[in-house]
Amino acid sequence: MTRATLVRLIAAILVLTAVTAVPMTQIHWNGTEASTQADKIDTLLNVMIVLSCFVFAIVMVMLGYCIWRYRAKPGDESDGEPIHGNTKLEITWTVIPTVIVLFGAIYSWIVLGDIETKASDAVRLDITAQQYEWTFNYPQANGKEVSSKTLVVPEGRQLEIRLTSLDVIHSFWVPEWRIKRDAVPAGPGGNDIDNTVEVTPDRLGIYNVVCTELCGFGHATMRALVRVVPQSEFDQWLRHQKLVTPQPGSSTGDVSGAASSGSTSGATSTTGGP
Ligand SMILES: [Cu+2]
Repeated sequence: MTRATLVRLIAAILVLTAVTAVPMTQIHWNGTEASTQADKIDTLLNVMIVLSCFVFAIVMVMLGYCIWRYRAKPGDESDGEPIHGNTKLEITWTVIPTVIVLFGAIYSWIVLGDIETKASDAVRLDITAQQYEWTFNYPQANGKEVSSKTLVVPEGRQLEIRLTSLDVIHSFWVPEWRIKRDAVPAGPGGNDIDNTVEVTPDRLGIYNVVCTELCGFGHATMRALVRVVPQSEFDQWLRHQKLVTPQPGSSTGDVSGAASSGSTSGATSTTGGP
């Protein structure tokens, strides 16, 4: 391969990377960013898109070049020459993916730690999923709770969400918040498998909770409204709700016990990353 060919191939790889990566990173695949976590997750996604486009471009350009450069002459039915390996090439194609994967892992780890940082003034919220609806419970200091079919949350406050399911596995997702987490039903011992997740909505508006784990015939209809409102409006809304005693089977335990277990229940997470 001449130097000029190498330069042309590298140029083709860079052009194809740009042509594929630029449009893909311009799109907000999950709508507007409506939580403090959303921007960090989107940036991570965009970096991964650029890396993926780069790898895709290398493979496509080299594939096209080899098909064209080493094509058989008409009527040539002979086998290609046997190859005895190329140590330099093999080291290169082992080292580059290793570096890319390590970079992706470390960067994701940093973003995950960042978006899961707990705030001291978080709003406790217990979410119960069942075929095919969501129930949102707000534990109150007196051992009672407010129960709602619409998720109403204050803007700019972190939500410390505990997820439980009454039947099959569901998954909580508000696309604009980017955060997604499974709601897992009770295990063989009958204990709830708790799953906590943090999210800080920072944009007023109305959104949708979407179940994002295929959970049965009504899965596609398993949605609920989310209203992100100013803190004062949230306080007022909460005051006007009826206080109820927590139902057995709902994810709400006694408030103090639930709060202390919140720090360790992240270990039961079934989803590894954002
Ligand atoms: Cu579901």
